[in-house]
Amino acid sequence: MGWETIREEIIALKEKRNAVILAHNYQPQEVQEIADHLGDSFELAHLAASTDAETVVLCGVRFMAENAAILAPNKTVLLPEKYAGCPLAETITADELREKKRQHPEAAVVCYINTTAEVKAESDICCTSSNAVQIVNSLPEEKVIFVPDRNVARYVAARTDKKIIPWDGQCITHQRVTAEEIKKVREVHPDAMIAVHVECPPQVVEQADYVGGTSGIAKFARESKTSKIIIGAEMGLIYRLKRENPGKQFFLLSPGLICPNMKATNLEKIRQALVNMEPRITVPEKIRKQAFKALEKMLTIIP
Ligand code: CIZ
Repeated sequence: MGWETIREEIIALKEKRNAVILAHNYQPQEVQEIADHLGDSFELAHLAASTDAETVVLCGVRFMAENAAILAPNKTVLLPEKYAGCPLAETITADELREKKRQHPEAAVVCYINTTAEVKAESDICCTSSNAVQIVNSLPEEKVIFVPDRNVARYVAARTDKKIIPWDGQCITHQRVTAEEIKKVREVHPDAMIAVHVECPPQVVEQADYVGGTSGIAKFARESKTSKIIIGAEMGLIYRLKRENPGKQFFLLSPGLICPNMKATNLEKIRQALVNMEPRITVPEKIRKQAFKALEKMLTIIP
């Protein structure tokens, strides 16, 4: 089946299933183009909770579809590629978090959005790349267990008076960027600004002009007077940035910035998901209710 036919079928199926297609900023171009909305996990969670559509096609990785299922239990949530996982989310289990909580009973638990529903259910509040510092600073506790990304934990620790107890997880994609790469890029493009994801290693973050999540980077790109911006985040973001800023140039900081899980979704899988109404993501009700509290608290603090 040709691309155009697949696209037309998806549009017809969307109507038939009363579906909305939500795509993460890291998705491939063809997926971004067919999506009704693009965003980071925070924005996608908001959209899943507020849409009138009965079916949410979540083009991203499993924890993002779980977020939609947690926030919108009456909707059918489809993850077109059922094996699209997140290695960062998989660095911690609910049992491991329970053990950490036993070691630090006085600490609040903040989980980064890249976590399983089970880990969210064990957490007091969730945060994303766009609001981690604000969320931590909003808590009354002086100690905070921050899971699972150690680089985000370190970034937050430098911007709060609270004691941060990190977990040793990392995003294998953003962890690949090196201090040498950013140094070299500065030499070759002295006129460019460098914007990097907060999950990058500290030696990279320290040398960047802007540090944030994908939506923050998109805002920075829109508002920056500079016409050349080097991006230290998963390569899918570049497509959105180029589309939104036709007069500016964007380059990828490192060739390693590609997440295979984010690239596992394509148009044909979206079509099949809407035909079969599978793979469907659900979360057991007991876990869903607990995880809902952590997500809802974040959405209440940062509406
Ligand atoms: O918050 C998200 O969606 C993640 C995991 C990355 C980003 O900055 O968009």
